[in-house]
Amino acid sequence: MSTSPPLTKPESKEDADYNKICEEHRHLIEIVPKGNGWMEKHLYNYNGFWFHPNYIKNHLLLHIYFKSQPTDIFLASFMKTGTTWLKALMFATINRHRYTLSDHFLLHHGPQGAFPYLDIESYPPTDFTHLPAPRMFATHYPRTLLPPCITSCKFVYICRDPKDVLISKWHFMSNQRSKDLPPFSLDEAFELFCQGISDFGPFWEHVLSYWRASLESPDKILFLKYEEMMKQPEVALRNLAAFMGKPFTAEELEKGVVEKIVELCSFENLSNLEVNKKGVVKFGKVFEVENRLFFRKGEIGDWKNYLSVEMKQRIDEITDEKFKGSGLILES
Ligand code: PAP
Repeated sequence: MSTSPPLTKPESKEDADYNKICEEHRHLIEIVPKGNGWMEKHLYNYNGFWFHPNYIKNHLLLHIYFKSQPTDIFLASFMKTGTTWLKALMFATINRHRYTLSDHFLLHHGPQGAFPYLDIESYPPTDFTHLPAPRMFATHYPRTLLPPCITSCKFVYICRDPKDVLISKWHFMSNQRSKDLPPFSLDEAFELFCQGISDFGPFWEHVLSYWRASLESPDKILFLKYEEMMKQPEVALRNLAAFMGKPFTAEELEKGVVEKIVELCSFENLSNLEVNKKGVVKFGKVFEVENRLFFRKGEIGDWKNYLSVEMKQRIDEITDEKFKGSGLILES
């Protein structure tokens, strides 16, 4: 387990608080339930969800150091549900008067650099005050674990068929898996996923945490489905822009701005950019990921190439059971 150690000599109140968090984190890791990890040996169950230890520590840090602003917009998602795509769409929409489409920020830096991922352990805390409003942040934390100052802001949540999520996550995690561990079979990933044991899992509880909140506060949480967005991206983008407080004007609609942003952020376009073929993104001090790994197939239903009839049935049954009575229906 690689996580940053406490500071040896606390110099300020902040440092002393940080050392306290390191202590609390060390204690938590010793007492909470452990399960098999996908990337590293273990995941840890913290408040009902499974995490790599760094994310537990960051969660503690977030509660102390992150100060939201009322205009902040958060992109929340379970891993591998379309975060990268939505990030590009949100950024391009909010900043559509700032960049020309032919020399766009996304063409040079890719979606990963568009706005910060909140879940990365960072001490001293990163200063986000210089970011222009509305600031945007991405998070994989379930709704129930976010500090109240964050949950009072606007959220866009994206969810996806869990069968495709499983396959996407298995590919990604197999690639990122520690070389000290044996190869990660799909059977093992499937079993763990069904038990809810995967980073930020259980998938179903994660989705429900945002779904329920979106029913309570539809003006604060826009709940999107990857499959619906794939089928009608222009409709989704118009709703997204209106939700974020930047609806497209009649003139923009006339000029085809919506179609142009959809095209800019398409899988085809983004996955073929030099930055996404060769670049690397750093998540804090510990994780480094090649940008290309965020673009695999970008399709609906790739699970059909991997899961047996029994496996499909088992995931569908779990989904039906967990979502029963919630009003949430996922396309498969
Ligand atoms: P993350 O949780 O690590 O941020 P995330 O971006 O949520 O990953 O998911 C990656 C998935 O979105 C990949 O799915 P796949 O493995 O089934 O192919 C990736 O291909 C897909 N994806 C990335 N960009 C786009 C896009 N522009 N349009 C549609 N799908 C995309």
